Amino acid sequence: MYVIVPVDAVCYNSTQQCFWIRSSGSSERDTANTNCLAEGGELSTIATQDVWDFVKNEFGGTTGIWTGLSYRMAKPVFRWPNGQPLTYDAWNTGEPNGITNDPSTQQECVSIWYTSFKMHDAVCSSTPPYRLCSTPGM
Ligand SMILES: [Ca+2]
Repeated sequence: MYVIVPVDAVCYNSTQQCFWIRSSGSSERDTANTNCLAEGGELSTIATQDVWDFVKNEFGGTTGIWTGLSYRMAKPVFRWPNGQPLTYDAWNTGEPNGITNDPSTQQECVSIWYTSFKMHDAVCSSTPPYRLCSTPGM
């Protein structure tokens, strides 16, 4: 299967996934995902430690990045858009801290922050400056 991706996408061979980063345009999670879909991907799946290390190597230094990780699909279990569970720990200290059934405070979506490239759960209507898109991979 061939997938058309942006020319600046970087691809990780072992999962056959390609990644690209864009300004989010101050968009919330669903808009960021819609914009990734329009470019041939979706908000990123970074499902294993190897892929995480690859992505950190490529995009580390950028801070405030939407990923596709969320617990919307299988509350309260975080899953990547391609359905894979979270199998490693890249959470910042004290995170995740927004797993709740209260719609006004639940942090169902996940962004990456700081030079340490760590995950934070966040309300899906928050607007980090970047979005990381990927193909689903295998
Ligand atoms: Ca949080």
